[in-house]
Amino acid sequence: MSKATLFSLPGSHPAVSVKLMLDYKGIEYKTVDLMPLMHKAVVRAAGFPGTTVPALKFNGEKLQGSVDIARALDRIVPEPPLLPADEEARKQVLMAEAFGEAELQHAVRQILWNAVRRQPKSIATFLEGSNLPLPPKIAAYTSGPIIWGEYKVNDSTDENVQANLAALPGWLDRLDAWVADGALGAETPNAADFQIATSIRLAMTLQDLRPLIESRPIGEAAKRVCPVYAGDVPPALPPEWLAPLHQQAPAATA
Ligand SMILES: N[C@@H](CCC(=O)N[C@@H](CS)C(=O)NCC(=O)O)C(=O)O
Repeated sequence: MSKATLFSLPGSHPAVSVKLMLDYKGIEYKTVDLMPLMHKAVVRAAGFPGTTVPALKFNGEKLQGSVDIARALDRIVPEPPLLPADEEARKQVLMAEAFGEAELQHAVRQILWNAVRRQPKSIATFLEGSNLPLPPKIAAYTSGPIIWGEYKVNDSTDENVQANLAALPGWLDRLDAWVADGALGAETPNAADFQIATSIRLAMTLQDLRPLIESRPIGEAAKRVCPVYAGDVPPALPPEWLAPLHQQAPAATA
């Protein structure tokens, strides 16, 4: 089987999910890191139907979207499986994976770009470990338009981000409960672990959020599944937006 090619962006959490799944299955791959926003045209030019990363060329197929890629990987390379054999357990993992992809993933993306817009220099910290051929001078010139463009494309408005931050305590409780009942964070990782861990790790690149997440069961589980994640955003968000999380903190640790 020939080597896979993964199209990615520096810091793209669903792309890191796919890297973790490829590693787990022992599938060899090379990564092509693209410039944010310009990646849309490159991905289309490479023959994929949509404009998003992760996009994966593997086994003569062009696969796109972290969930569709997870199903395709199990079809092409069944062992080790990403879904449990037990039907009930499989249902729960699929439900957690769907929540991770449809809700948590984009909410964290919106929070991230709003925060990076307030701390523009932090964008450079996401380049660590990437193979983007970007000389520092070009990076400095292009980061402003990239941040603005990502803010716009992702609809990272103050309103949306405040709503996401208000929902976060409930989501974290739900994720902690899934860790407690073994759907997430068990010894054998599953598709939902790979989907959710990277969103949690991306959220933890924000100094505003890291202390409120990292010692929770889902924070610990995310670090086990995804031990390394580049990026560090200094305090950026208005303190009043973080109030719902701070209010929850004592109850979560009690
Ligand atoms: N839910 C999809 C979304 C992927 C996605 O939105 N990726 C972002 C980068 S993290 C992207 O490519 N955005 C550009 C676009 O929306 O065209 C997945 O899990 O693959």
